[in-house]
Amino acid sequence: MELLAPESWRCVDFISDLHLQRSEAPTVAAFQQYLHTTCADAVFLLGDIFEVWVGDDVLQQAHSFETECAAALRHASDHKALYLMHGNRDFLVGAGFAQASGCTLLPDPTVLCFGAQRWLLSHGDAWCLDDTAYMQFRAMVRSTAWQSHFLAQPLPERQALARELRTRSEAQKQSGAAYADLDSAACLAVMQSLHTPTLIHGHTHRPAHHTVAAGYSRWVLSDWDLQAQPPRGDVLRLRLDAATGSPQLQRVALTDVATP
Ligand SMILES: [Mn+2]
Repeated sequence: MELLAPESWRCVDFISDLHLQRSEAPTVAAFQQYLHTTCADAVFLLGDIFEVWVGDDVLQQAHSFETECAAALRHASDHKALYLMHGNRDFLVGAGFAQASGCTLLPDPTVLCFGAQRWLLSHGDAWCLDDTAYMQFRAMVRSTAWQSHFLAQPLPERQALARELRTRSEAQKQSGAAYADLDSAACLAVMQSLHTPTLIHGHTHRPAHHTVAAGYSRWVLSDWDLQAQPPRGDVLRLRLDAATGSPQLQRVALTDVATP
């Protein structure tokens, strides 16, 4: 999938791994504030925006948390373009949410053409090849058969299953199991075949700028947790330099997102 940025765009934001849930009020508030204040022409939400998503029918529940989030996005979509990619937590976000939120769903990966350059966008989990157990789980839950079966369950049962999966993943985290990183060779192969020297992704919660090979690099997005000490959350911003017109990437603190 290739997305050609309109000529009018000057500034594009990338965020991921907000893991929004009602119990994390400071992070939810920071997200709403961010949508309200960012000067970006477009915002790319690169996965795991929600801690969990068990089906778009949660939007039919009155006063649901998900409905509030969709409304905040819908409001922002009046002024800027919003794009959403699935993460490993919210891969069941569907056309219903896209419509309610004013977001355009993007396949993973997507090539963004902006500022006369090509940028590869991904959540990142599909390249964590060392985590073979996760890769097997991913292949299962991304299959049409598994998804139709899961979505056919009553909502409370889906929510219970999601809680169980989450408890298991927390237990794994507590046990100190090492988290896989993206496989460099696999990233490089895709970057070369798509002619994209820069990969932007989330998922690992380890913000950095890595050289993959000569002329190829990847930027890793930060997760958001406004209750952590120190609080985490920033934006990776791609903007056209006012003087040269060339695109530049930089991390921007949430307090500075209103400044172009
Ligand atoms: Mn993830």
